[in-house]
Amino acid sequence: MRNEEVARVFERVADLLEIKGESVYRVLAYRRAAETLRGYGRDLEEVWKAGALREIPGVGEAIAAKIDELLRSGRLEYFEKLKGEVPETLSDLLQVGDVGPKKAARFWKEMGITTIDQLEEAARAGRLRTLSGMGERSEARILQSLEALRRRSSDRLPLGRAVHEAGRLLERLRSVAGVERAEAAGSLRRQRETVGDLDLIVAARDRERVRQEVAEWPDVARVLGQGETKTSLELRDGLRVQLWVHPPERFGSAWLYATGSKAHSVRLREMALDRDLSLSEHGFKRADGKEILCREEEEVYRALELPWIPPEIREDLGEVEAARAGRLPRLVEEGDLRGDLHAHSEWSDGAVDIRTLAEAALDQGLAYLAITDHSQSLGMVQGLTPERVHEQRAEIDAVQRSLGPSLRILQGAEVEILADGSLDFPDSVLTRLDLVVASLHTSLRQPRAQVTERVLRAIANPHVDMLGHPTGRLIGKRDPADLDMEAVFRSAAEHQVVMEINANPERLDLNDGHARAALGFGCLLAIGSDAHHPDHLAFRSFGVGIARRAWATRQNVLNTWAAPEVEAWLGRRRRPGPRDRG
Ligand code: DGT
Ligand code: CA
Ligand code: ZN
Repeated sequence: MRNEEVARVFERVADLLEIKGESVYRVLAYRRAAETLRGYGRDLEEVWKAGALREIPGVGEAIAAKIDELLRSGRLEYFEKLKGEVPETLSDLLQVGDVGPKKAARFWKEMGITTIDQLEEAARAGRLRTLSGMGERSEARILQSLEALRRRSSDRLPLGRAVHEAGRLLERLRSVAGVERAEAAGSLRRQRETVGDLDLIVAARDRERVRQEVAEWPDVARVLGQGETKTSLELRDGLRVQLWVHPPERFGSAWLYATGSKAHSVRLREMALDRDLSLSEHGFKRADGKEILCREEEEVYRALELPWIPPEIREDLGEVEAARAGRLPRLVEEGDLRGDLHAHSEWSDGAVDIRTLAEAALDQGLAYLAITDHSQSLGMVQGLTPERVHEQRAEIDAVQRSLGPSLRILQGAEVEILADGSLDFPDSVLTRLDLVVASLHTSLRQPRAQVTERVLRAIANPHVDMLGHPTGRLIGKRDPADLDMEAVFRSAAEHQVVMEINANPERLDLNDGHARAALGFGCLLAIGSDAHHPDHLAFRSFGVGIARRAWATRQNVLNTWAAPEVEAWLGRRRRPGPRDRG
């Protein structure tokens, strides 16, 4: 059993407990465990074998015992018992926006509804509105949410999970006899926010031998298809993998082909034809039939008189033209990031204290970290009152003193943009913060004009430095707010408010297209991990992927700057007196 499978069991347990009406603390313990396992970088089975489950941050005795039972026996007695009390399929109902645990319980107990299909049928028949407290409007909202759910569940895998799974598989492929090289390709390598299937490519002389060995891996459920160079596999957890195998001397052209995008490859093939060459995954072929083999991608591009183009921008969105003209940007890299401007401590809904988070940031080589806990109106995540903000400053100062100058700790806050566009803290609190991140978490479904106006008002607030996860979407779970993004970017550029690329793989917000548009309007970006746990600081790599897809350079991203520059930039905005932001 792997991290994801165990996480799923815990998530289901949490759902069923919640529907049953158990205490929130219990529910949260399972939810947090699921989240921890998903974000945890190491293989659970290995940690288990080493007897080190308790060393996983956030895993206490009770959860450790349940992980142990699951890994030992493949089942969890507690879960089995729970399923006897609450139908398991009710947990699917919670995927429908507008259906929380209380409603799910009532649909079940009062109407006998236990599946999504039954819910839809009841809503369409106008029966939901007959429940006390429900009405035609709530019924219509549920129908809308059901439609959104169907649109979303096209089964694409979030990048975070894809990267994790691919990492595991590639490591194993590299240990297969005869494999000289194994790499990610496809949308995964291009860092798209979701991937349809995992494309993995291997350099090996004996194609059959690799195929046979992989087909026998215990987590391969079945071989779906076999082409000349490509094998399609389905793993036991439902994941689809395309495995490409090519001899090493053809690896360059093959990797380029398997990486795509299709549109990019088509452009390159056209350029090859202009030179009387035909380009395929096997290499170039000249008119006289002679082959030109490419071991590296650079050789393919060079033959077309192009520089190597980074995979993240291979979408035929101007990269071929830019490469031809020698105007490819030098895209921002993970190593360029020097700090993180979005992180939560246990002062609000983070898992650890400020010191632990700061030490983790230092460990990861960061030079600065902004603690941006939630503001007061977000009760469910223990948002801070002004008094608590004041107390937190003392703790930040103390941690700063004891850590010394190697890590600069800023006191920020993720301040709620209230339904009318005002901020959740008075000016007297905002002026004392080093960094104000304004975010939407509630009333995301306001009509376009209203929600846009609300965000524009926040951007125009002189205390706001950054807009956090601007659209509020959760990939596959919650649609973005219906914002006029052009208006938002125009205003953000004018008021010099930074647009965040929230790097949490569930958010990736701004997305690639938005981030590129924002740059077009002259906005500055920042890549924030939105860490709620030290392990989440590593999320920034996903944000870098999005920034690269948006053609962002180092200079475009605030947190590639050195700490004094960032502080100077933020400080300038804190200056009292007439607003001066030019
Ligand atoms: P996905 O899996 O939907 O997230 O998207 P991709 O980009 O990974 O596409 P996929 O998995 O269908 O194919 C993997 C790569 O294989 C794709 O990026 C380019 C290459 N490829 C697939 N079909 C064709 C094709 O008909 N022509 C060309 N030139 N390349 C193809
Ligand atoms: Ca793919
Ligand atoms: Zn947030």
